Amino acid sequence: MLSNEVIKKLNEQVAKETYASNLYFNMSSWCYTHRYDGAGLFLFEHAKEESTHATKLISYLNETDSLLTIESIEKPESNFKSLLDVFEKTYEHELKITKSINELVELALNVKDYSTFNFLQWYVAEQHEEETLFRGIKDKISLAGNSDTSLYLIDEYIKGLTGK
Ligand code: OFO
Repeated sequence: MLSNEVIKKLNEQVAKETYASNLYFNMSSWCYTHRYDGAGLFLFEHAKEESTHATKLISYLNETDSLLTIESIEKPESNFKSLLDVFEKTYEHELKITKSINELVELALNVKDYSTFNFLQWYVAEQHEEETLFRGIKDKISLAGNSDTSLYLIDEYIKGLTGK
């Protein structure tokens, strides 16, 4: 049996992961409509991944007989200045998600909820991986500069990260 406070925070995390999924779908669409098809595909795949992060939390709530109470999901932005702007924002967003996961882990420990603490370790590892991934992409776009050729090559590089 989870505490009400833990259930509330897990529900909030469902909303945050869903927001991330929606944000990345918007970013993917912006990329496709600005001819960055590689980044569009990468973000489309990543948006689907974020949605599985939400459903994994929902399954955990179901397994622990805890009520899912999805709150309204904030509208994500859909206009970006450049490919660099998109990936700077993905990185900033991942930092926010990491902070939120860390707060949940801390709460689970404080209330001695070792089951939730253990469940959350998957998210801790995932955030480490995603921060590294998005920081890497953002830094490479910065290094490549703004010429059409370098942006084309960067877009191909990002596409390669999907393995497709
Ligand atoms: Fe990329 O954030 Fe989910 O966990």
